[in-house]
Amino acid sequence: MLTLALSKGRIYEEALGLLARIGIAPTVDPDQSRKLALPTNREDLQLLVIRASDVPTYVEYGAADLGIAGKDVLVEYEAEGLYEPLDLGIARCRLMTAGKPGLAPRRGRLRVATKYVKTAHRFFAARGVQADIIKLYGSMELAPLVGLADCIVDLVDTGGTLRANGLEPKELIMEVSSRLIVNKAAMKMKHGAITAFIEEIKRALAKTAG
Ligand code: PRT
Ligand code: MG
Repeated sequence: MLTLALSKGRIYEEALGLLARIGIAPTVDPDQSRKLALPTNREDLQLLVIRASDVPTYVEYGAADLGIAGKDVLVEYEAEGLYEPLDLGIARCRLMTAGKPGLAPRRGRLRVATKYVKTAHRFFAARGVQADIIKLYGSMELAPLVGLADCIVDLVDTGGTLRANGLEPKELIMEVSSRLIVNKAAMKMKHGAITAFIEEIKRALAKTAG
């Protein structure tokens, strides 16, 4: 049995499209059911539908053999017990700094609101900017508007969310897409099944590219 962890939000639809192309489909619709472990039409594969930021944890501890997670989540999580064999090219976006338009005058340390605390810390430290990172769990766009922070570090896709809140994207931290991740022990114990799965996905991706 192989277990694949993925999140229900934006990754889910695109990941399902990819799985469909190799003939895999869940037999339960998570929107119609409260089930979090979904059987598929392949007897030897089940899906776990969990929070995006929990996917590396499930895979690192071997509760899932495989996972699909955004590069943003992987970089922030600093996973060590994981292989990352494939860039799936789905759920693309950019991790950016953003703030009010124009150059804000700065006195003292920069205050940055984000849920990507470690990544933000590394980014500003590398540029020699003294920054206080304020951890938020969501709605980062509000922070500069109400004076909680000078800027934010968040994912940007169309930029619509920033615009709607009177903010603009500033600096690119990294391009983000979702990756296939694999538990290291599972890669040894279930080598045949896992490499076969990876090869199938690779072939499906190559077809789209070509
Ligand atoms: O649920 P949980 O808090 O664990 O995480 P989540 O709500 O971020 O999960 P989910 O499922 O929504 O996102 C999972 C992954 O999708 C992220 O880790 C990224 O790798 C990827 N992804 C791709 C995005 C976006 N695009 C994206 N645009 N995740 C979030 N956004 C948000 C962004 O944070 C901002 O609020 O969309 C808004 C910006 O979109 P635009 O189009 O207005 O710029
Ligand atoms: Mg969510």
